[in-house]
Amino acid sequence: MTTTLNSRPYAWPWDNNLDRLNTALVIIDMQTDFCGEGGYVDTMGYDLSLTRAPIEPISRLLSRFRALGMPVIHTREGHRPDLSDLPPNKRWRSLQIGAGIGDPGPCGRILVRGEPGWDIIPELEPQAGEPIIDKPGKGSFYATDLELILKTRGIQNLILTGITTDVCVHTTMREANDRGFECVLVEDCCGATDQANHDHAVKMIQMQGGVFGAVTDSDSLLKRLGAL
Ligand code: C5J
Repeated sequence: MTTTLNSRPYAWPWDNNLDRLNTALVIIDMQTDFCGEGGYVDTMGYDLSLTRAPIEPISRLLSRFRALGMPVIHTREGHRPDLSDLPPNKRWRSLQIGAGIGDPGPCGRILVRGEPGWDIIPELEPQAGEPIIDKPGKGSFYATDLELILKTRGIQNLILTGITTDVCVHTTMREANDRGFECVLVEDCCGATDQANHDHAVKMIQMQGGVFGAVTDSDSLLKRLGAL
């Protein structure tokens, strides 16, 4: 029986080995700072409708994963309150665009752990038993225990969702791909601060026969999860 998905440029996953326990839904950085009023992305002046667009489709996927008892992993980008894990050049660049990481804002200190803006939005609040990966960088593997958690649980396939498509989602997909994890990005469950960047990030994945993995959409995935 085939368990692959309707995806591009190949039917995912590569080895037809898709089951409930070896496949995790990864929800990247669905934090107020990236999609809420007064957060980091809003302070930079970007269009919040783009980073809010994936909330509803992710929520549908999340419900299905939970109903099936499939693994769900959340991530949060943020820094220690003393900013000891914030590279000075990252802070400097954020200051140039008027949204200094670590500075006070309407949602508390920008991208600082424990502040209201750093929280995952209520619509996608993690449940007990769903690991939350706190990361200081864009990639979810750098300076975190994500790889250890995936290996310990026997997870080989990653379904990537969240924001932003071209930054933290793409960086995570690249890191995962280099480590041998098989990835699919769910197009309508991701969003960027610029629509063209989202579209190009989705296109890039599909080059070279799926250079970092494959791309699907939430309807295709829900259909497949109904049959799992
Ligand atoms: C950014 C992210 N864009 N979560 N972070 O700084 O994509």
